[in-house]
Amino acid sequence: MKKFTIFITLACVVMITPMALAQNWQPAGDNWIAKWWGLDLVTETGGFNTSAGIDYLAEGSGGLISNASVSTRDGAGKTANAIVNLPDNGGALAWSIVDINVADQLNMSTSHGHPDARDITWHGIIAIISPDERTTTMHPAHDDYAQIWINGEQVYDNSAWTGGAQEVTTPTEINLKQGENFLHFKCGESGGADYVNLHFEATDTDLLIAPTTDNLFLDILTPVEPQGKLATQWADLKRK
Ligand SMILES: [Ca+2]
Ligand SMILES: [Ca+2]
Repeated sequence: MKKFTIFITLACVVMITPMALAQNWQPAGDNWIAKWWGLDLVTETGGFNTSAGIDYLAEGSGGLISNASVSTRDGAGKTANAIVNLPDNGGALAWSIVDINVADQLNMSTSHGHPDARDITWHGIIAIISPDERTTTMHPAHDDYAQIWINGEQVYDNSAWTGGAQEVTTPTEINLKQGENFLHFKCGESGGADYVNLHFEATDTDLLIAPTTDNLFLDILTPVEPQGKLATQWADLKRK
C-alpha cells in the first residue's frame, strides 16, 4: 500500500508538472521576441487607419476567433482550426510559426517572404508562462499602427510608428497571472518601413515564451481540462 501510494504520488507529480522543464522556451527578459504564432499577411487593407478599425480575425472566421479572443487559451487553441477567409484581403489565411528579424525595419514584410509590402496587417501571438502573478512592463516597437491584447483585454493602441525596429516610445505596464498568459500583437502598415518588435523587462528572465525555439506552439499549450481530468482519474484510483 505504501509503495502504491508513492507510485501514485510520483505519477501525479509527473502529470501535473507543466511540460515546462522539457521545452526550449524563447528567452524573455529584455530579449526581443523572434518567434511568433502568426497569421499570413492581410493585404490591400487601405492603410493602417482603416485596418485598425477592422477585426479581420472575427470577420474572416465567422466569429470563431477575434482580436481579443486569440489572447486567451480558448481563442489561441482555436487558431488550430481557424482559416481566416478574407476574399478581398489575401484570401484564405493560415497560422504558422513566423520568424521575425528583430533588427529589420521591414520585418513585417520579410517575415512573410515579401521584400517591402504596403497596405498590409500583421498578426502574431505568443504564450507567456509566468511563475507568479506580477505587474511588469512591455516594450513594443512598431510601424505603423500597433494594437496589443493580453488575456482578452486590449492593453495598447498606438497609431504612431516608433522610429526604428528597436525604438520604443511607449513602454506599457501590464499584468500577468501565474501560469499561461497570451498576447496578441496586431500591426497595420501603410507604406515605407514596416516592423513589429516586443520585449519585457530585464528582470523578467524567469518568463517562458512560446513558440519554442524548436517551433512548438499549439502542441505545448496546457490542455483545456487538466484539472477535471486529473480529479476524475484520482477518484477512479481511490475507488480501486
Ligand atoms: Ca510604415
Ligand atoms: Ca512597407
